[in-house]
Amino acid sequence: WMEQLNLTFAMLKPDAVEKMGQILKLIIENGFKVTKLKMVQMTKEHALEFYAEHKGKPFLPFLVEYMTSGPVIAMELLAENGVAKWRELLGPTDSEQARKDAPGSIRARFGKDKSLNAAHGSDSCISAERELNIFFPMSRIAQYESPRSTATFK
Ligand code: DGI
Repeated sequence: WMEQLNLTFAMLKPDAVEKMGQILKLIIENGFKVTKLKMVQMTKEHALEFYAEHKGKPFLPFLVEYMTSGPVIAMELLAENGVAKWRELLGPTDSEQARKDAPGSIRARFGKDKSLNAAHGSDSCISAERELNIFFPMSRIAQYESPRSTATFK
């Protein structure tokens, strides 16, 4: 199979925002192009929409509280095989597990446990498209157009 240039959605969660310098350096060094970036404060509604797939899960209220506890940094990243590549750099969901299985990963290095895990990454191209549209909707303000004509969500 051929590698495909694709876009993914990445987010630094509230407790990782203060480490943005180190994390962005890692992102860039690993060959991602940062094509969009902004700091935003999520509302409860925003967090519930973003995590709709976890509706009814026991950890959702805590997750929403965490994600709204301070600003987050939302990014669109572009790379060959970008969705999978970003998930790999992120590491496993649980930061304690990540320290065992993927010690160089972002969650291993900057997260705490299975709840406070520093960063998010889309799990598929379909999720990436949905999540990018939540955080980077069409705007009246002139917006940098990342190369969607060459990048794909597939
Ligand atoms: O795609 P991921 O972020 O790796 O994982 P996910 O989509 O299954 O879950 C979204 C977030 O919800 C995850 O980053 C942390 C939290 N979470 C997931 N599973 C658990 C959890 N939090 C707790 N406390 N317990 C869980 O089992």
